[in-house]
Amino acid sequence: MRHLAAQIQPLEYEAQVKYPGAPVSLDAPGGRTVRRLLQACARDELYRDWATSPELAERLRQLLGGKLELSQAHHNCIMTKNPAFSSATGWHQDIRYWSFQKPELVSVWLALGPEHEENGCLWLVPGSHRMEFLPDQFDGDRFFRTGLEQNRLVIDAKVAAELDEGDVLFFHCRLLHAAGRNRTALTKFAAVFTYHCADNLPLTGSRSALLPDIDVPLATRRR
Ligand SMILES: O=C(O)CCC(=O)C(=O)O
Repeated sequence: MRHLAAQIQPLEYEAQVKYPGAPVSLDAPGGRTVRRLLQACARDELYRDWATSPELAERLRQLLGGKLELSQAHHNCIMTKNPAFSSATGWHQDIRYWSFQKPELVSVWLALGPEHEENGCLWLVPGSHRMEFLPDQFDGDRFFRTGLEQNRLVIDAKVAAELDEGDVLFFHCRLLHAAGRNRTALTKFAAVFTYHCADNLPLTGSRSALLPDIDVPLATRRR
């Protein structure tokens, strides 16, 4: 909240993502509404410690296996959803903007307060990370096209990821998800981090390789 009030960079603004409902420019009313406080691990040890904690690492190991790395280039942020100027996020898979040897990454979403339909929680299509889609099921920005009948059938299986403060959601980078606007009076906050295995590297020269990964140690096993 302190970083948000002081607008401590690096930030991503609603006006920059240009999603439905976002202010039209940085100079428009609400133009400086923050969508993400970027580089969470560098903002405070609290975040880095949580994101690399043995409890989390053990659960990620069950999902990904192997030696774990936290990507500083993707997510690694505090998502903020401001009531007055928040935008809606269309159906997408997070892998759309990431470049790795394999589409095998898991994101961890920590609710810092309650998340429900009214304040713009995530919506998910369970199991969609295992489905195969054709390129033309997505638009030019790689959002899942909601006007297509075949896509509607997939989206009809959506569930709201309603969370209480402290709940953690783990989701695959191919999972279809979306989110609504915040229609309450309070800003919603969530910390989000993305992980991959050390044998699944970001492609050289891509945005995914811009920042060094952070090693996530596994807990020492007791005999
Ligand atoms: O909270 C939201 O609006 C959705 C965020 C999201 O889907 C993402 O960052 O990939």
